[in-house]
Amino acid sequence: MGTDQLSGPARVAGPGEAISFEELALAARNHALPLEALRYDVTPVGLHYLLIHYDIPELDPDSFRLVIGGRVRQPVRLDLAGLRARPRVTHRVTLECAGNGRALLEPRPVSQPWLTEAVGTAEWTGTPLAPLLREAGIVDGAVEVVFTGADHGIERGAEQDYQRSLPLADALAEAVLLAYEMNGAPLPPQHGAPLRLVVPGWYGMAQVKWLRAIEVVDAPFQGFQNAVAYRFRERPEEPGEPVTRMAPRALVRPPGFPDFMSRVRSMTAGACRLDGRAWSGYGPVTRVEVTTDGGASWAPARLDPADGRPWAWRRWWYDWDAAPGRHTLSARATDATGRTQPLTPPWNRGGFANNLVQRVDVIVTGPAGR
Ligand SMILES: Nc1nc2c(c(=O)[nH]1)N[C@H]1C(S)=C(S)[C@@H](COP(=O)(O)O)O[C@H]1N2
Ligand SMILES: [Mo]
Repeated sequence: MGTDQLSGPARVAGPGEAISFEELALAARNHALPLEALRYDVTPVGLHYLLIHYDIPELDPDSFRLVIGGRVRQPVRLDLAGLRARPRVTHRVTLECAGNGRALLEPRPVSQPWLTEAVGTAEWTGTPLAPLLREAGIVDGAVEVVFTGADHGIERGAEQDYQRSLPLADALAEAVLLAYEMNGAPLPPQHGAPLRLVVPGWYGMAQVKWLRAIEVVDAPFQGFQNAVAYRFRERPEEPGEPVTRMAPRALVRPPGFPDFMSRVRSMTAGACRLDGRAWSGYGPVTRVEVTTDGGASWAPARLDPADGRPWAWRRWWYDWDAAPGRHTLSARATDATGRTQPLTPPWNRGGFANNLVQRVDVIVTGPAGR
């Protein structure tokens, strides 16, 4: 590792520079959703994507305490039994890493090299955060809430606990949860056991795992993950806008079967129901379009009903009459705010929110006699 990587701005790969051993090491620790798992409404725990900046901390659920303090009238200390005794709700929520799509950028920001599948949907069970904050009594002048994880490490020279803040209004949103269960079982170690924050609609970095402390503050938080890391910058010296909600994205569940190395799909000609999932952190997905000719033409897909689950992806499907030959499939989501997916990648130094449409290459072979 060059010393330039130990402090200062994140690095951008040189022209044609291959993925490094360090990026491989990150990718081996932090896996994506296998795309065939798009078949599940709720992602089985081991198939949900993972992103862990440092190490998974070792926490004893029996001695675990969450502290809520800072600009509140009555600081709170709660153990897991206390949290579980509070009102219990379950939300189905799609999480996506803000770096999803990073490795497809040119030049490539050097970090966890995600392609398109850093996503998953789980049933998160816990207690809503807002009533707890209100009971603690937020003092006038409070502007943000800082969430601290129990994990610790060094990032670009800065030693730190993993910490992220939310603006007060976002922290008080009704859907924000202190979650102690995932898909009906206690949180597994890799997803934040025993307690994590779930902020529906926001990219993954806001979903603080191994949550141990909540602090209400009266000035914008200047911690690394808010002020330095997760910002949209084209040049290192810009302050940049903060990364917040998930941009819309649709994924195609690849049809047929894959080639081991290239992942190019093979399938036989004829009727084929394509499907996949689509989501946005800004509002419900209202339209998905599909192309089977690499973007030359687009056709509307059908959407499953939203089912009163505003924070979960929606299934889409499209009936394709697959003719022999080589095809490139893509799907493009548009949400209720009119946001959609670009056909050229939106570049920034962190490689955040690259919701460029996915491309799935398929070789269709003709059945005998067709
Ligand atoms: N304490 C802590 N929380 C964290 C992280 C972390 O490294 N430490 N990673 C964040 C990032 S960048 C993402 S994308 C999500 C990933 O959540 P998952 O691993 O449960 O899918 O967790 C977030 N919460
Ligand atoms: Mo992330």
